[in-house]
Amino acid sequence: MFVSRTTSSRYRRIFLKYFPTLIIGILAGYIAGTRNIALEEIRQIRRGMPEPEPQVECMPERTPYNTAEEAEPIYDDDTDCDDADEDQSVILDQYHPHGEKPVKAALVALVRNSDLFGMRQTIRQIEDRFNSRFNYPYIFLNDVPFTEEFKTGVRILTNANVSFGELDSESWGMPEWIDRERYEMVKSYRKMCRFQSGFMHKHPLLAELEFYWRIEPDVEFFCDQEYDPFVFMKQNGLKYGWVIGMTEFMDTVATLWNTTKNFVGQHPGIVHPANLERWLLDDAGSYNGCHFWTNFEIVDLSFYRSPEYEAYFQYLDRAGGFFYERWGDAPVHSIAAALFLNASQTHWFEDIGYFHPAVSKCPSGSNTRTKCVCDPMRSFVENSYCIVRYKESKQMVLDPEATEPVHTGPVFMAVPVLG
Ligand SMILES: Nc1nc2c(ncn2[C@@H]2O[C@H](COP(=O)(O)OP(=O)(O)O)[C@@H](O)[C@H]2O)c(=O)[nH]1
Ligand SMILES: *[C@@H]1O[C@H](CO)[C@@H](O)[C@H](O)[C@H]1NC(C)=O
Ligand SMILES: *[C@@H]1O[C@H](CO)[C@@H](O)[C@H](O)[C@H]1NC(C)=O
Ligand SMILES: *[C@@H]1O[C@H](CO)[C@@H](O)[C@H](O)[C@H]1NC(C)=O
Ligand SMILES: [Mg+2]
Repeated sequence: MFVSRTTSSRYRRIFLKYFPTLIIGILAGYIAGTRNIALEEIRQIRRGMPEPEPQVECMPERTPYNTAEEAEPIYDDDTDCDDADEDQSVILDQYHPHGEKPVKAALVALVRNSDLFGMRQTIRQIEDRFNSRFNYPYIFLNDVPFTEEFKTGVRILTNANVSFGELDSESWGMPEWIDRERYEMVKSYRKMCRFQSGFMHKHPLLAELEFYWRIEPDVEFFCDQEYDPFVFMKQNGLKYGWVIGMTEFMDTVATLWNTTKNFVGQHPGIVHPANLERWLLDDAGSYNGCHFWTNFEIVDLSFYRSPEYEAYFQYLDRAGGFFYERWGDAPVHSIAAALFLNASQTHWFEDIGYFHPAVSKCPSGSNTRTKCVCDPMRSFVENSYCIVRYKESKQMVLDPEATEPVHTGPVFMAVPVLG
């Protein structure tokens, strides 16, 4: 009993001493074994596998070109491509990073160096959802020179051509007729609004463009963009495309409508017979603040280059409201589109899922029917006042017989910007 107890405790001691080593040894051996088996399996599979085929044989190599000089060699007429299906190669041609696009168009942003990370978010998303397949060029504009960090930081995200431009003092400044007493402080936000209203489309880098798609930092795109919106707009004669509409913070546009009415009074015939004025007015006939949110807009630039638009901008600029009140480029673009275009030339891109702080638009049914990653139940807009009034007004102008009053939802206000 005594002996056996000592013996058993000795065995226990030995057992406890070596048990962990034993277990670790067994485990290590097992892992090493399975790992070797797995590696060997992979080797065997690899040995028996043919070399991966290139997906599209005549697809040109996609090299990110960083400067216009480097970008010079458009891909060569490789003989591999000779047998390729005509149509296929035409499509590849057009949407190749440096191919000639079916529409002369670009993604354009006025942006600050400090917006690099927000801009990278935007580009990442627009590339993933759309542009990695279409390769429309980007144009970035700034009132100060872009830093090398900014240039590299955005170029690395795309194969498309990227250009950087600076603004001249006329387009980024305060004209001499602005009363310095009334407007002491130079607020860059107001210069920004004036620039986007009257000068963006005149920048030399945009001279060749038929269309632009305006982008901003910190936005999101929720859905795969399956078609080319520029081609869609051009083929349908559309001039102004938008996603989010809402009412403006009225203090910022106190005299904008009155000024617009005075302008229109001085230019008989400038308002289009099939205009959307009704969309801009409440039932008492005052400006209701409705506007398209211009942080997203796809525009046929012939609209901004038209004599009507230019005359309107010049008139507004002289009135000084960009500085005295903070007229936004959104209400300015929107009022012009509503008054000077045929209502049929404005288009609500209902199918584009989009977010700009703090409002999102998620296409209805997107959770089941389309390639979107947003919750349609949490979408702003669908039955909001400005959207419903837009749809109603457009219908009344273009198809007066079919008009049925539509339920109007809550009025959404723009987020006040203390610019
Ligand atoms: N270069 C430059 N870009 C600006 C300036 N102020 C605003 N922006 C750009 O103009 C766009 C609109 O400005 P943002 O701050 O987003 O205005 P919000 O969308 O109305 O809140 C963004 O792309 C900004 O990067 C500025 O002083 N200089
Ligand atoms: C890239 O864009 C710049 C500026 O718009 C233009 O001059 C240049 O020709 C473009 N390069 C290519 C290869 O498209
Ligand atoms: C609107 O403009 C007219 C003509 O310039 C002016 O007489 C009137 O006082 C203005 N009304 C408001 C509310 O600013
Ligand atoms: C407006 O556009 C519609 C659709 O293209 C067209 O049928 C109509 O004639 C146009 N209206 C005017 C006044 O030009
Ligand atoms: Mg913004």
